Amino acid sequence: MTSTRGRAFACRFLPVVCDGGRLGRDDIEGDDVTLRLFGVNGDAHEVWVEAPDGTLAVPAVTINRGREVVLTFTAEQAGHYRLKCGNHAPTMEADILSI
Ligand SMILES: [Cu+2]
Repeated sequence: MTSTRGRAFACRFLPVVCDGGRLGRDDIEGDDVTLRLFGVNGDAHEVWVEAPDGTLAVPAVTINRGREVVLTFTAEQAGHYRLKCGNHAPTMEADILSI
């Protein structure tokens, strides 16, 4: 929980796992990943995705309240991809596990 301009809001992302089908899912390392993000609270969220090696998997884009942004990337590496928000770090961050 954090606040912007005195208004409290929760930052929540659901966990995502790319597991090569080992956990009964279809995603695998090397697959394309699509993230649909919708701005509910906060005026703006500048978000990007970092690959496990720290390189940029998705360049920064801004999500405004009431708008949806679709991010896509290929999970070429095994490990933890990080969806980060520059406006609400470090609390607004999601982990996308590619195995
Ligand atoms: Cu944010």
